[in-house]
Amino acid sequence: MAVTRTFSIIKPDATRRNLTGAVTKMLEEAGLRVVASKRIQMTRQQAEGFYEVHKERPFYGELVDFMVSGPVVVQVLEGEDAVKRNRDVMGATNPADADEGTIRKAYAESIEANSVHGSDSDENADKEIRFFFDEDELVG
Ligand code: IDP
Ligand code: MG
Repeated sequence: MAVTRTFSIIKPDATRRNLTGAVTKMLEEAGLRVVASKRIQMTRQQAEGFYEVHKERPFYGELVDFMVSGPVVVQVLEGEDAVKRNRDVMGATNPADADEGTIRKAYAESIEANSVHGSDSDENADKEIRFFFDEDELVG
């Protein structure tokens, strides 16, 4: 299987509870390597742009408010079949539906404050990585 990259965000509910390390540990134990990482305060403009695909969904406004409510950690993860590997360890969007052993089962507070973002395709991973990182920030 090919080594690929995906994009991850440790969301404000997790950084607020000092879970940056705990979440990263689960990603690493799932076979993903953090090849780029930075803690940022997202601007409203960034959050709106990043979640543009969800603009028509009823929770869009609240989601943007949540994503700017505190710092986040944006990361590029590398591993075999990275997009799927990350989605598997993240668990279902709603923590009530998430499997044991997943990040959202362990840490998510609600369907909105669900601790992590992960790209859903190689194409979106590429777009999302470029949204937050310059090529020279992907240090391996
Ligand atoms: P995903 O993060 O599992 O890929 P998406 O459907 O892409 O889920 O939704 C993006 C984000 O929007 C979710 O991670 C969550 O933070 C938020 N969200 C999704 N569905 C709801 C909802 O029904 N109410 C509130 N927030 C939601
Ligand atoms: Mg999604």
